[in-house]
Amino acid sequence: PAQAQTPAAWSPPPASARCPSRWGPNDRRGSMNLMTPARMRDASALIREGRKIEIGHVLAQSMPFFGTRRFDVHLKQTYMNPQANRRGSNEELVVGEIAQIGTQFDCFPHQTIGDETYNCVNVPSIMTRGGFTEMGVDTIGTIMTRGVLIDVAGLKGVQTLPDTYEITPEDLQQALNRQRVELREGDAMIINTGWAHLWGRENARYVAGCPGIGVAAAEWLIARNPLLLGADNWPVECAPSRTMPDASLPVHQIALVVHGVHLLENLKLDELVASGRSEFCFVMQPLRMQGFTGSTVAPAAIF
Ligand code: UVW
Repeated sequence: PAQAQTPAAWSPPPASARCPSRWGPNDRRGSMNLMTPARMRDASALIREGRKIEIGHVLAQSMPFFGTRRFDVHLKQTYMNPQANRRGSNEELVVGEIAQIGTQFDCFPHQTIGDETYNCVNVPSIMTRGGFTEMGVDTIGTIMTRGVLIDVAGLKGVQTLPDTYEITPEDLQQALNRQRVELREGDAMIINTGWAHLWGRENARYVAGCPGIGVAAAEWLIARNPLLLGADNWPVECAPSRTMPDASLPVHQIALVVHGVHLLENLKLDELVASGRSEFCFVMQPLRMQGFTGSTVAPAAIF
């Protein structure tokens, strides 16, 4: 599907329009406030067959990396203990941005508008050598909620949306209509662009740009109160933005900083798409790394 580019100036809303957030001036959890016991119980009711599909990629040195990110693995030498049972031992030493590689979950300190992140928290004031003192990924915990797949590539009848195709609110609504599923507050809202087809095959193209949601589609989804927004591309959003070419990753600012909605990137959705399931129990445990901006993760769809 061809798209006309309609350039528009965009700048993030001023602090007076962003803060306090809908959760109050002292809130640090944003969309994670929707992770309630009732929502977890309702999500468990979606498990009927007992089938589990991994929707994260394997963390591997062959995966694509955004910018200068890296993942170097050094196997630490096997040693043999001197005792009679001759126990050997192997492990790995890793050098890499473990918060921001592979299938990854973004927390609020990851992005800013100027010096501020979610709820106008001044980022330098929470930044220490030991990590961020507030809103780090260690504060997230296990996520279990209803997941909804929005298959835009399927709607368009393609394996992969064209490079830099910008998904509109109409695309999202049409995809949901086609799949006969609706969004509910607290859902993990997950978009299939098909871009993951390039993962490990065309890594340079994968990170050069990508199809994804535009600002209008992000605002449309956020108005439906997601627990998180996820996609099978590296930034969830279309990059570079087609309708707002003067802005760098505007959906990152809108979701994380303006509305306190977490992002989940680099999903692997081919098996879930093939299963025909649009609604499932979404489960994920971000690593509890103290004060980190995010975490590499291994989410699953269970139904
Ligand atoms: C950047 O931080 C630039 O991107 P992402 O959050 O998509 O990894």
